[in-house]
Amino acid sequence: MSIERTLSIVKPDAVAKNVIGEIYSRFEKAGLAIVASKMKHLTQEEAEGFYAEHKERPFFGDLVAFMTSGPVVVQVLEGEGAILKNRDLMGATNPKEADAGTIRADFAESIDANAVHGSDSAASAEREIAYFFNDNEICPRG
Ligand code: RTP
Ligand code: MG
Repeated sequence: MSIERTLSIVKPDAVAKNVIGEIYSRFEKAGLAIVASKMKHLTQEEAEGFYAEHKERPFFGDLVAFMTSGPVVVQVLEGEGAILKNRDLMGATNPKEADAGTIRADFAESIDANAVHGSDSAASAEREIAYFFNDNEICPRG
């Protein structure tokens, strides 16, 4: 395993529930460092571009509507095997199927309002980090 970076989003439902800090704490306790972070309210165009891989899926309209329904917090996580580690912390897409103790099991309401996003591969992580952050906005741990 090597040091990786991954893109994570605290979605509008989790921001509205006031659990940003609890979710950040899970990342830090698992050995992932937050090396970039910003809060923003995504525009329709930003959300559509971010989830472009799902453009043809029946849930695309609902996904974009949800992701633009309130502010999100976008962060870059860095650490040993960060991409898979973050996916493990998140749990399954549908919170009803998520393992106990995962972020989605503990904070998500439904498959739409599912608390967090995480890059699913090295290629996605590279694209998604560049989608939200310039190099000079990322502060690696020395
Ligand atoms: P994410 O991209 O947000 O981290 O979620 P994921 O990898 O676990 O799931 P993905 O397949 O990439 O789907 C992106 C988001 O679309 C919504 N979705 N709805 N109704 C459905 O069948 C369905 N499938 C996916 C979810 O909100 C999911 O997080
Ligand atoms: Mg995904």
